[in-house]
Amino acid sequence: TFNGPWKVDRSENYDKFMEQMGIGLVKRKLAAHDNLKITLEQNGDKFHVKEVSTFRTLELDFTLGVTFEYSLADGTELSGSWAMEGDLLKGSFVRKDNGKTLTTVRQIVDEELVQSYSYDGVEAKRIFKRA
Ligand code: MYR
Repeated sequence: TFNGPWKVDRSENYDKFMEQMGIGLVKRKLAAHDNLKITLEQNGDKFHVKEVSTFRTLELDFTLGVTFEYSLADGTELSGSWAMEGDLLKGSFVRKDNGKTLTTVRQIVDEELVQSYSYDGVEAKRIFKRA
């Protein structure tokens, strides 16, 4: 289960990923220490998400397979949806400003929540531990 609070523990290639996303050096340096915490609550095909970081606090709801809007901390707007495939939560989002796709996968690996990101040929991971 994805349910519960998660705190980011480490990241892989996240700086390169953000660079590919067009995020400047100063914001990338801040984002490297964003202390991201996400709390996930699944009820059937509905999820409630609480996101807390040094940048912001926000809560959102989504339903598997239903498109919703999401803005990154720098204001970049995405539109897309999550789907469950086996034990994987797979997200596919499109940037509104350039039409490029960002895909992301959440999975539990050895009691950690591993979130992988892919955008424009660059991949990254952020790995969360139960908080
Ligand atoms: C959620 O389930 O947490 C809300 C929807 C998330 C949409 C996809 C998030 C992609 C985040 C990319 C972060 C990298 C910023 C350069």
